[in-house]
Amino acid sequence: MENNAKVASILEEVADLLELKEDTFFKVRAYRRAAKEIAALTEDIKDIYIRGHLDKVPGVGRAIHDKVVEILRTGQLQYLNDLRNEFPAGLLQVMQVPDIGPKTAARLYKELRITNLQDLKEAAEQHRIRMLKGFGEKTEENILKGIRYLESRQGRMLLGYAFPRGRALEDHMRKQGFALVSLGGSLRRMKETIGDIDILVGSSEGERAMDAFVSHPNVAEVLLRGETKTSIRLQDGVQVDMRVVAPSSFGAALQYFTGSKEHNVNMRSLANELGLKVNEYGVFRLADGARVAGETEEEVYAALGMQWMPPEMRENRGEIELARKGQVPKVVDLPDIRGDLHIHSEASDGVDGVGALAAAAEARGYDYLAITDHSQSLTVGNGLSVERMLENIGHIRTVQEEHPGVHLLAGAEVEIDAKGGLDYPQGLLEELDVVVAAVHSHFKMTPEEMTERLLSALSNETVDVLAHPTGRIIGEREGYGFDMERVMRAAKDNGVALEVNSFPERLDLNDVQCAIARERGVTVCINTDAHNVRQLDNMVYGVATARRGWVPPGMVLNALPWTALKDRLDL
Ligand code: DGT
Ligand code: CA
Ligand code: CA
Repeated sequence: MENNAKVASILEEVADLLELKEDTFFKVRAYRRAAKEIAALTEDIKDIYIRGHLDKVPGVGRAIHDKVVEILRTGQLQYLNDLRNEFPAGLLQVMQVPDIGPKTAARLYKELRITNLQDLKEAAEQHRIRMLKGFGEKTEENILKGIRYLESRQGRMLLGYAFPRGRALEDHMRKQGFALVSLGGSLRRMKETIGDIDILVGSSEGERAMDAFVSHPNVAEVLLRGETKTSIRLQDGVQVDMRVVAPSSFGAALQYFTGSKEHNVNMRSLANELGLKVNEYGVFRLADGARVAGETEEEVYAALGMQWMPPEMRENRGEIELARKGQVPKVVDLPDIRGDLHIHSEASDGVDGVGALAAAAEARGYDYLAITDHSQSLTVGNGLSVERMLENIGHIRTVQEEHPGVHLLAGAEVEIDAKGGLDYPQGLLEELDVVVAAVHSHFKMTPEEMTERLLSALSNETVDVLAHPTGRIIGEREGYGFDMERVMRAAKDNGVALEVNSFPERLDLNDVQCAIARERGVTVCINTDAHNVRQLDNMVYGVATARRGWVPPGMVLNALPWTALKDRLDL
């Protein structure tokens, strides 16, 4: 659905710039609405256009219609280019800072002549921002925090963006007749953000492999072409490195180019102690240079007296020591997942109906699926009033009859209010099969207040899962601060699972927090929070995040078989 994302992001930027220009509210809103609707489409907008149904897409009026056509035909929008030219380029970056929307950016520009991130940083450091009407010390601190956050993310893309691209290139190489092909680097380790994509091929036909690689239709530019390594830039700017090694070295090269660098450094010093040398061609005896391993990764690790371990574990966080002792833990994997406990249907802000979601769950071989639409106070998410939620429960029970292949659970994603109360009467909460509690408002409180708020919500015995516990959005905002240790302890004591939200922008809990949860004995629940059928596929990212935290399947709520889950939820 690349076209949808692209069209939506262009329209979104148009809306930002119109707002910066102080254009009419209605115009700005029209662009935002169209962007949102297009991003949520389950069908490729280009196919819709080709069928001649573009005008049936909600939010696409006549003016926007022509712009969408232009984007689909030419890959860009002249109107956006013109708008961009009205502003200093740096101002667009200023708007990337969390908490700085077009209105704030416009004021910073007019009143302080801030035109780029550097200006903004200086102004905040020199306390010139707090002098503006309506801005305070706190705003200034938040801006500095936001800038640091942006700087730390510079030039990296989300795992969810890189993964499909990497997989497509891998498939492309397989179709060209190469059998030994793998992702490498941070993408194989499934880090939450990726610098560049690495691909490895084992083949004696190096030239043919390089030709096949650069012939992929999405390649925009060949940056470097050598005998063993070729680097390209895809049309969307993503850089990909491909390396080709002899089949007999494939395992050693895969181990080497998977990294992480820290893992490899530790491996090499261990090898040295054993009188061995490891590089991308194999494992060699220092004494006589004889090669003792290299064809497979298992063999490379075994030559060092180690067990093989999943790539997600290779961050030098103690895995090498475990592998030497033969104690690599079994970590959760995609086939262990029996269902998804956080899904939105068209009843709130999702796109698909319960029937379509149930069918998709059946197709994935899931045992169960919880429909968890938003609760009443989340008006931006079209939250359900008590009456509508009751109706929805009935609706889910009816749809269940048509889908005997999967157990449907009637749940809700219930708002946690500022004081830690829940957004439905206790009677309704008890009626629900699954309660996923979530914070979507009042982010700005002290860590002490936020901790109390979460503890209060966790103490409600109807709560089963705490959704996206930290609230962070990668590249946009840090999570709200709270005492993670206390919240984990309360989750454990109250039998509440902490969510690992699989949305590429969230991955919340993150990998390190998953590891802490595992050490503390806290159950996690890996959910997609899908708003349409397609997003059920995001499960792979949440599972990878849990694997990076070495979470075993036994600590994952939705790895339980149906009968055990039923007991656990008191159904
Ligand atoms: P990224 O691309 O920034 O998300 O991170 P990686 O881990 O993919 O790093 P990248 O693309 O620079 O290199 C791919 C792998 O190659 C890396 O994970 C480990 C290996 N590698 C690269 N440079 C070195 C190095 O200087 N020493 C060692 N031991 N390994 C390296
Ligand atoms: Ca890389
Ligand atoms: Ca690379």
